Amino acid sequence: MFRSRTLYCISPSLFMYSGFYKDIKNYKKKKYKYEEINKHNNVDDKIWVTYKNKVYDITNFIDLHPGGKENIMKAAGGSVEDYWRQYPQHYKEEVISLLTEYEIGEIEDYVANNINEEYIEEELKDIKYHNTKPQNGEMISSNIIASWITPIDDWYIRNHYKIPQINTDNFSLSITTDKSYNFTYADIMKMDTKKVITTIQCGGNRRSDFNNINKTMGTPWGIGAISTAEWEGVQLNKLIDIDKDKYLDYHLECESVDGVLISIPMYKLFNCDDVIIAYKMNGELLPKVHGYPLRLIVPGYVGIRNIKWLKSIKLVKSESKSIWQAGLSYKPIPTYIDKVDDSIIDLTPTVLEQPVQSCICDVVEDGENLRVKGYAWSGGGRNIVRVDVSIDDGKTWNLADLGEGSEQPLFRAWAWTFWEVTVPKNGKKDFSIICKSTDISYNTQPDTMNYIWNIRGLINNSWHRIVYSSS
Ligand SMILES: Nc1nc2c(c(=O)[nH]1)N[C@H]1C(S)=C(S)[C@@H](COP(=O)(O)O)O[C@H]1N2
Ligand SMILES: [Mo]
Repeated sequence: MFRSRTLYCISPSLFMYSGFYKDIKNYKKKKYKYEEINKHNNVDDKIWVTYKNKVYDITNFIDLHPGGKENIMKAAGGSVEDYWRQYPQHYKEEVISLLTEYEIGEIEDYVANNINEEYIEEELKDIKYHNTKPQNGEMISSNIIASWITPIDDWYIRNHYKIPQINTDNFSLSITTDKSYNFTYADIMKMDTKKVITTIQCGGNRRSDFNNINKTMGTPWGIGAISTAEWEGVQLNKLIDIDKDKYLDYHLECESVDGVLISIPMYKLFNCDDVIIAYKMNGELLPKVHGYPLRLIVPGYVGIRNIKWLKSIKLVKSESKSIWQAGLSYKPIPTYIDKVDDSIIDLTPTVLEQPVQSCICDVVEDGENLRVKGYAWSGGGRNIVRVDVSIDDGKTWNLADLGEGSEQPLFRAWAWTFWEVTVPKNGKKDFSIICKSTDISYNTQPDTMNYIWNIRGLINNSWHRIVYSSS
């Protein structure tokens, strides 16, 4: 992917056979302080970046950067790591080797971020893995509707980094509002708890379908980056007891041990008693992979806002500037924008609540009929009021029966609704099955992906279609 690959192949040998090599070696050992590194953020002063404890002069590389000069310049004078996390295609042998060519020294006052690069082997579950380092895997389709509360073993996993190993003996959660608090794990365990059942859906669920229109960035999830659990933990708005009138437009910035930083509007917290700091999932202590010891559960919000391994919460005036909030990662840029720059990223709100969604999970032949089953869900607690299924490209529709999940409280339907419908085949052999759902606010799913496609492949909620061949 890097155009200057040939350069990388030739240059090490050039260095070796010239008297240069030794000098370069010594040069590499030079130490620089952050203060100095930060100044090298423009072409005149040279462009330096850091990766881990190393310093690189990439002045000659910026025009060759496959992702564009503008993007690489964002890291000028600082670390590339935040950007690499956002565009994980950089974590490749060839990229690291390429960077090595530009190495000029080390950081003298280096502070490692708290992200341990070593992976500790965690047992893999019986799900469909897209990666195992870090673990990213979706539910197997037939398991999705097997149980309304998803057993932990079947739950999807989406990790940006390795799984933190946290010792609760010396762990505490810090909360800073107009006052500061530190709660140990033991403190939290002594508090009153409440149980909340929520579905968590990754913002990238169904991204793979988008790739049929145009390539997107990110894990090509099918329909299984979604699961449901009963969480138990401490009601957050009881812990954060502040003046509503004064802080209604503030945000809570929440950070995790693996370095993820997000925020949620205080409006949500003031108006939702079901936001909890969970320590139990389906009656068990949280499994490590799902956030042990503490996880923020924000019902009705996209996966990423439900941060695992929660370590701190801070009351702040504006939304977090982190890549997971303000960056491109969770911003569905309009389909027709070709040039994604900071101004369009800033204009596009980050995903919090997701739009109404439904998917077909199972089809069973029953004589001249088909029994079609699936899930439907909408963000923000909006109940599912209808699911429609068609086998003739939307000319005629069959009204599905809503099952588990259909009786959740009004506007607090945090979990999915299962549905089933019998559809007469009318002698058809090969056809598509389509489903679409409607929520209590009468939002419904768009028929095509054409006008919701976005480069990050977020919130694909177009009519779900599967190609079917009848026996
Ligand atoms: N700390 C932390 N929290 C996180 C993540 C992460 O990588 N680190 N991934 C987020 C994303 S993108 C999703 S979709 C959900 C996935 O939760 P799960 O792995 O329990 O299914 O967790 C969210 N919370
Ligand atoms: Mo996600």
